[in-house]
Formats: sequence, structure tokens, C-alpha cells
Amino acid sequence: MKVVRLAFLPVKLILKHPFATSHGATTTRWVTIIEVVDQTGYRGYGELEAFDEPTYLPESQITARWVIQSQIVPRLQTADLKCPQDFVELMADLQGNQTAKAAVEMAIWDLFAQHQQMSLAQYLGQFMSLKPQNKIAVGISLGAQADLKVQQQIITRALAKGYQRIKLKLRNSQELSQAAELIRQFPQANFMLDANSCLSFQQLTQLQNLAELPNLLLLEQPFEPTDLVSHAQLQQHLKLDLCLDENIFSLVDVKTAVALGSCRAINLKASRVGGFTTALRIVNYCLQQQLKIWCGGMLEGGIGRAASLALASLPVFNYPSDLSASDRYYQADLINEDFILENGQIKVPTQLGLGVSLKPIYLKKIKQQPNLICRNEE
Ligand code: OSB
Ligand code: MG
Repeated sequence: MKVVRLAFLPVKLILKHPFATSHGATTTRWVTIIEVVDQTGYRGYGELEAFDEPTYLPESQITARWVIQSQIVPRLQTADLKCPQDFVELMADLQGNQTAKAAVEMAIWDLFAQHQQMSLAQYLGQFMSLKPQNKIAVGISLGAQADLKVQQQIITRALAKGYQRIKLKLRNSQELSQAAELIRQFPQANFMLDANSCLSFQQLTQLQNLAELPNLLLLEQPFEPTDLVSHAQLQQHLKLDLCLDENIFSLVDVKTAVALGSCRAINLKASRVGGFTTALRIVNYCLQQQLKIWCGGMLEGGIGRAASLALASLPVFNYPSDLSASDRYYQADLINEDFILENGQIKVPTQLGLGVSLKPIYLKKIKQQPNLICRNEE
């Protein structure tokens, strides 16, 4: 497969409700849509998931677009890909910049799946010799709320809608006691706690107490990204499973975490690890090592959400995914389709490739964007 066109379109999405984490409150979410066209005229789409600011991830929308334009495009424009994994080989000398690679890789997987007359879920399943599920169990990740009563109501509503698991975000260590109270108030519900790096060893006793709550499944990313050693020291003193998110950018990172004993679970986001090829390798390794694994989210737009649903459809994950229904995210999304919660599950797209379609406005706009590929030989 030869890519003859690559274009991108930055789009600003507006969240229905602010999403508060230790990195501040998100109200708008820029993403960049990637369009690729191959020599046969097939079109594939990807979504760049870096955020505006390099706080949760080291990349930003601007740095990632620069990497796509100045690093990824030149490597791609002379290539003839036999399979999506060839893309990863082509990028092998390019350090980091995982969301930039993942955005283009997503569009290439979309193209290959279409050529195989398969949905992306079927195509990923074929590589893993697994039959994808047609719907997946989902939970919801709730932004932090100062008011305990407000958060109680939000949890009650999410459970009534059918979400199979609640993730509470912490902004700081003081919010630990409020989170513990909420988890106690809903003994019938399963919880996760995501600190996004805002904790320290000073909270050890509190965390050991939290570990006694039978309905708390895990604690995600208590400490700084990159600090695998402190996570290992904490995990040694904690019955509760630690789960790593922003520490993990590659299969080697997972292997290092396992060797050190830094966690017992991994939050997998294809975009954070450079795409599906690496994500599948991580899944295989976690299965071998009996490390728990589940699918996270990054407030994706519809293209990225469709891609994440395809990954989450593989019957290998230990917990409901952080991929909620479309109605909890954006005032207006990128795609025509809505992902709807039914009995705590979301249907995986079944049409070819990603199985979703861009809204006419974005289709028209991206077609007008300049082609960054220039194939000299043709
Ligand atoms: O830490 O898992 C995280 C959203 C953006 C960036 C990081 C995280 C999150 C979430 C929300 O927790 C998951 C989602 O609903 O997309
Ligand atoms: Mg997280």
C-alpha cells in the first residue's frame, strides 16, 4: 500500500461538562483528524489524541502535528506497506512522540481493514487469533467535584444509566478522604481511583486503609510519570492493585514495570503507546505475565473512540473500559454515529474499517486541506 495523500484538520470539541483532574479542568478538547488516501483511492481516518498542553502527556497538539509533518510524512511517502506493522518498522528510529505515530497508524489500520473487507475489530481480532466481542462492558471516569453531595448525585445517575464501574479522579491528596467516603456509600458499585500523579508516600496509611474497601478495584497512577521505582516501593506495601497509565509508552516500559514490581495492572490506550501494533504486543505480554489489563480513554472524539472500541472488543480485558457513551462527552462530536449505553455496554462498530463516518462539515474541510505527501517517483 502506498499512501498518496495525508492531510490533517485540527478541530475544537467542547465538553458538555468540565472534566477536572490534578492537571486542571478541561472544558475544550482540540483533536486533529488525519486523512490518508492510498493508491487505490481508499480513504482512512485517524485522530491525534495529544492534548493542548503537555501536562498529562509530554506531547501537545502542536508538537505532534509538527512531528507528523516533518518526521512521519517524509518516512511514509517513499514506502510501500505490506501490513500495518510495516508502519511501526518505518518509524523505528523516531523516539517518543507516541500520539503522533498513533494518529497516522490508526488511519493506516483503517485502510488495511477496509482492504480486507473487515471491521477494525475483526481485523485486530485476526492478528490476535481471537474473536472480537460485538459489544463491550463500559465504566465512566468522573472528573473531580469539590462538593461531596454533587458527586454522590453524579455517581447515582451514572449507576442508574448502567455504567458498570465508576472511576473517581483525584486533584490532590486531600480528596482521598472524600473518595473513600463515596466508595463506602456505594458498596454495590465497583470503583477505581485515578490520582494522575498527585499522591506521595505521605498518604501510605490512608492508602492502606483504602485497600480494605472490597469494592475498590485499583489505584491508578499515584505517583509521577517515569517514577517506576516509587510505584514499586508502594506496591510492595499495598494489598490494593496499582495500575499504571502515564508511565507506560511502550512494551519495554511494561516489561520494566513488571521487572520492578511497579504495578499489577495496566491502563491500555493505543494512542499513548504509539498505536495498535504496540498495544497488541502489550496485550500479549500482559496475558503471558498474568498482569491485569483494561482499556482506558483520553476524552477521544468519535474517530478515536471508534478505534478504542475496536481494541476493547478483544476478549482479553479484565475490567470495563473507560469508553463512555457519546452523550457524556461533547456538545457536537466529529462523527455521524452515536455510541449509546445499553445495559452497561456499547456496541462495537461493524462496518468496514473504523466503521464510522465524519460529519459532512469535517469531510468537506479536510478534503480542502493541503496534501502533505509528495511522491517524487510518480
Ligand atoms: O488519566 O485516564 C486518564 C482523560 C484524559 C486523559 C487522561 C485520563 C482521562 C480519563 C477519562 O480518565 C477517560 C475517558 O472517558 O475518555
Ligand atoms: Mg489515568
